[in-house]
Amino acid sequence: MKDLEDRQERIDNLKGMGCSRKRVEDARFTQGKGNYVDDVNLPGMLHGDFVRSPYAHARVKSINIDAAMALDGVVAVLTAKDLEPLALHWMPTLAGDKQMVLADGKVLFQGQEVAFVVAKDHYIAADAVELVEVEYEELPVLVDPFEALQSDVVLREDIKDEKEGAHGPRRHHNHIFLWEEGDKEATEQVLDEAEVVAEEMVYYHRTHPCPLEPCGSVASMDKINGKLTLWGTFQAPHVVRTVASILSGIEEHNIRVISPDIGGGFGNKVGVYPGYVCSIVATIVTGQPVKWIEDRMENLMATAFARDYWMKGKISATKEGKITGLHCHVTADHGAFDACADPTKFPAGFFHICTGSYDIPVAYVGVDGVYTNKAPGGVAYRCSFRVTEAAYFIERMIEVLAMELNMDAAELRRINFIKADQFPYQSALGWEYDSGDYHTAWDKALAAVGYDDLRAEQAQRVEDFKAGKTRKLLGIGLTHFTEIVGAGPVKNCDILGMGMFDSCEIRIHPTGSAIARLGTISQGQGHATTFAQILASEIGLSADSITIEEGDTDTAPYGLGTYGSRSTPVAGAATAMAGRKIRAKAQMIAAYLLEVHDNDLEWDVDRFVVKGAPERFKTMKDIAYAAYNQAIPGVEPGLEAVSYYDPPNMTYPFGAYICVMEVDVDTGEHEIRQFYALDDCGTRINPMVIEGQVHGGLTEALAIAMGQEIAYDDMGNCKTGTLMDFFIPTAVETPHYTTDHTETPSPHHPIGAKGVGESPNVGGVPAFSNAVHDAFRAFGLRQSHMPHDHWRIWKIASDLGLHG
Ligand code: MCN
Ligand code: CUM
Repeated sequence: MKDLEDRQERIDNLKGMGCSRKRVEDARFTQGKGNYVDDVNLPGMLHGDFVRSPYAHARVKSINIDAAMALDGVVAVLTAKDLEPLALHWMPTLAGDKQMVLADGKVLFQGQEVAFVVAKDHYIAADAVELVEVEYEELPVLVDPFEALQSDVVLREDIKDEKEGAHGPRRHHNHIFLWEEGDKEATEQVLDEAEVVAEEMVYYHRTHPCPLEPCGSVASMDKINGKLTLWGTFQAPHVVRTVASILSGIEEHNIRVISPDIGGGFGNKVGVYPGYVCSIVATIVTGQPVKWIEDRMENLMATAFARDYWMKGKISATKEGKITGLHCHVTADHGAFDACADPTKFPAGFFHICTGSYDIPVAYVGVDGVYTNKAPGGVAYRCSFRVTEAAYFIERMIEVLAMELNMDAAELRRINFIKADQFPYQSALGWEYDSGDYHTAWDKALAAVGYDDLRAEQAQRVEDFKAGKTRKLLGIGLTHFTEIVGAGPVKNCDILGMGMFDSCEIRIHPTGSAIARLGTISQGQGHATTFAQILASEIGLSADSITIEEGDTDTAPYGLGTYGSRSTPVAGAATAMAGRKIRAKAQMIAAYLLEVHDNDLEWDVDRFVVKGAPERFKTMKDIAYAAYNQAIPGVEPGLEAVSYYDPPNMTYPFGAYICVMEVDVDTGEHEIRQFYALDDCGTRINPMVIEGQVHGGLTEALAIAMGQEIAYDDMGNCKTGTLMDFFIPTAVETPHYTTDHTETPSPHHPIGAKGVGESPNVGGVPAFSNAVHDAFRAFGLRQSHMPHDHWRIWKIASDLGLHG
């Protein structure tokens, strides 16, 4: 008994996997001791600021910088003309397109970068921005992607005549690509012959992740040593180093990229922005360090947006509700430049996960990418590469089909789920789902909310409404989503040609503590806490004795960064594998110390024990010390390991979410009575961190579904460039969430873990939106576009004739 207690104590001391260990990074975050890009201050540092276009589409006739240069404290004003000799007036995007760094002849969206002012302080730079005189000639504006595909107006004059784009043929001057997956003919045939077909246009509006900290960088060129150091808000610092080297011609070992603390990324900080390039050019030109930090309006107007997908769907089924086929055509508004951050092969990301959690025998998707006069960027906001769009699409189509069939939507889902024994499951659109158990999760969720009673209450509410006894309707928003995260196998996923593996390097110190460095970078996800837990369980040292370091390319092994919920599936796997290498070497050392054969030892929590002789053991601490102080025949001194992990497949987390919402027909206001979220992310490393990720992602989903939008008027003016107009939920709007889980480990991941960071956003948006739709289902509402703000909900009621 005593031994068992001892053993449990040793396990507890590790604070390893499964432990709700408190976040070690929060001590500095909650006490104002974080170190963000804007905290980097160097001697002689200059400050850059942009002149931006007030027009969405205009020719730049002239730029006069004389008055700005005359202002005391202004050091330089850069325009495209200055960057052209360096071939830096345009830059490649992550999607195979190119983008203007500074306006070259014309501007294509409101807020586009036109000139870069460099001054002694930020205030002088801002004043000088006002003094730069730019003469514009307005051009016709295209904000509607359908119109853009018909229009004679040429947006991208630089590629006007190019018939071939980065992703195949272009059929119009404003067309970027047509990307297709699945069997079109077979799908169309199934739809033609189907007993029941539901058809709908599902729009997922344009939004923006709006992290607390906007984007920024500090570039410092040391001309004597030829070294460039670049601090910045980078979700993928190594990729930035490689791109900076290719663009500038500076050898890669002479560039050091540092992502310090990041105040929220949410995808906003994956892309490469003109500000980064201009700060680099400016430090090279002036010989002084140069800082660029954007303000809130610039962040909302000019950096990565998300979604803007018009998804036309057709879904077919038998009369009994067995789905037979799915057809989807997307018109994707990419804005002025295709600057999506998706793997090269996938211009629409992983949108073809849009068959969702359902066993659909045949399917087809086609995505048309289109240029318009809006900000570029395209991938952001807990999206896992367009999976949010896919999940919203299929979860709306299921609801519409349920209406068409006059069937309960929970039951329709249940009869179409992929069954547990079908995994690994080959989807009609080409994915191999690694694992899942959807029925168990679904039943648990329905039971937890008392689904049948809710439906009865809802039916009664409709009766009461019709009898004039209430003006509030009840909506039950159902969602069962399947995520695809952990890009990805190097054979089919890359960013700008760099394969999407990830890495971990571990050094054990003589006294039995350690540092591990990873190729990923936390922006708030708590990596310093959770990756130490993986290692603690693997190598038997307490998580409290392990430092996790990320984000400095001079010290961290090459990795592809943090987005697409890939850190746990890829770098987490690398961490476990590197830990296992440490343990393998430790076993040899222990065998020598205990004078037994390697095979006579077994691992137990934090030590190697001689089989059959439990009193004879060496702890990992003993072994670490021996690695440095003893000559061990045939074994090199030291205890270090590195792993570069190329995952064999992606991981497929899933979840069942239910939102119960009251909707006021007269005011359009809503109240969320209950929100239940069951997530399955395989093996759980830190339940508390997972819960935090889910709460945050659900709140962002609430924002998107219920009010948040980047909206433009017909002239391409961004109508939501401030937080007065762009909805950010506070504690007041945020409901209580009930979280729950099932645990279906990934069969190919060394510790069975799947990602979770994006799940709540992927599943949350359709749950909120379905609740709104469901409230009006009895009155015939099929589809109403998000965001469901008060006015839009009021308008639904009005259009349905519910205002009497
Ligand atoms: N985790 C766990 N057990 C699992 C899976 C994950 O304990 N089975 C923990 C991880 O150890 C990690 C966290 O949950 O601490 C998130 O892990 P993961 O799902 O691998 O996602 P990433 O770390 O790759 O983070 C990216 C993801 C994305 S793409 C966006 S967008 C987003 C999100 O994370 N941005 C965030 N969550 C965010 N949270 C904060 N606070 N700030 C952001 O910018
Ligand atoms: Cu697409 S938002 Mo996250 O992948 O950084």
